[in-house]
Amino acid sequence: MLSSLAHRALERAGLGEVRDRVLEGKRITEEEALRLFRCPDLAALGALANHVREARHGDRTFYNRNVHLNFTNVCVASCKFCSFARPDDRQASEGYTMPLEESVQSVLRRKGSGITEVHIVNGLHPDLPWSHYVDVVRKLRQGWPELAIKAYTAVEIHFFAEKFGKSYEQVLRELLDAGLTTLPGGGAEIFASRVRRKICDDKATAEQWLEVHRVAHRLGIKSNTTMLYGTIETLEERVDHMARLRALQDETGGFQVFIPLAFHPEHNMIGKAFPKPTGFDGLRTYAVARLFLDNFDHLKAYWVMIGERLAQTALSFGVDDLDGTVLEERIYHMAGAQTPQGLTEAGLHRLIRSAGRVPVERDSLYHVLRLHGPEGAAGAPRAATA
Ligand code: V47
Repeated sequence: MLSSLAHRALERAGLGEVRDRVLEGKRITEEEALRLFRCPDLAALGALANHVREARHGDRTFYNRNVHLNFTNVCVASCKFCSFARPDDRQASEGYTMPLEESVQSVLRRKGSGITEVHIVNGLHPDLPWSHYVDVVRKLRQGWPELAIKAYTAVEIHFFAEKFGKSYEQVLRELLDAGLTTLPGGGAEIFASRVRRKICDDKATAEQWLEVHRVAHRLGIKSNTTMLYGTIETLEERVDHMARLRALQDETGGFQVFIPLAFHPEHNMIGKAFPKPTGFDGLRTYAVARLFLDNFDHLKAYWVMIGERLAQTALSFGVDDLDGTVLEERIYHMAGAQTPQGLTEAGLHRLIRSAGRVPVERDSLYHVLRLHGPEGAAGAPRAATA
């Protein structure tokens, strides 16, 4: 229920009509999303987003137990915001490429730990053969049949298609045959060509990124989406980004979750020009996303990037998912993230419960694995529900 106070605050902010459309379950326009972005009353905006979040998920807050694998940071692209990529494998430049067996074993050694997903993202390596990418997936699938493999961003899939002379469909089918489960949402950045030209002009275009996901959905592969905010983009360009995702979701229904990613300024080419986005900006971005993306089930706050405290607060601004335990993450830690390397499940539960929510362990496809009751309630998780 939206409180009468929030009702009035939205009216005062000139958002009475938008409020009513949201409460009637109707879709808001791009122009209205922009007005929401500009609403100075963050609490009122958050209350509206929270209303939508609770109507969908109640107090449930999803997380999973996952590990990251970034087996090379060598990359031929030169994204200005990236702190992870290196031009070559030389130690002096901190470039690395893990041998195939080492990559696979770094994940397989975690068998029995309760992890249900590996998230694989890499640089665009100039020399690794196609078999390497397929074999990583195949060996993980053979060594750990139940593990969900969320692998290779649309930017990587596009790179493989160009480099190895295959169509997106061929690349995806071969990965699927090897054992792929879903695609991660990375590489979307901001779709507007003005922004892409300036911050990431030598990798997949917006249209190519969207086409990879379109083909994946056609093949039955679910995928995630992201938006990198806090560099040179305008609010109009953020809304345009979300509008393109909403349109593709109308077409395919294959996206699972939207994940805004706050720019991290350390150790990259543009960090000096753009400080870290503020907490206010982060929270309003979650809230607008929850209200605008009416055809997305889930909205994720990636705690690794924005910190546990803001991620926890975001649970009242539309967010229903905190990603996971995230062991061995490199991309954000190389960009200056101060968050720990991995959270325990108990740590995630504490964050969720102390925000008045109920922790729900999910798998990669958002099936409920365990619904955890209130703290101290019998210790054992309640039976899972769909
Ligand atoms: O594509 C890179 C972004 C992405 C920086 O699918 C940066 O569940 C901010 O996509 N500051 C990779 N952002 C991470 C990613 C992701 C994360 C969590 C969950 C999922 C999912 C996907 O990180 C890149 C780029 O957009 N990025 N460098 C930086 N300095």
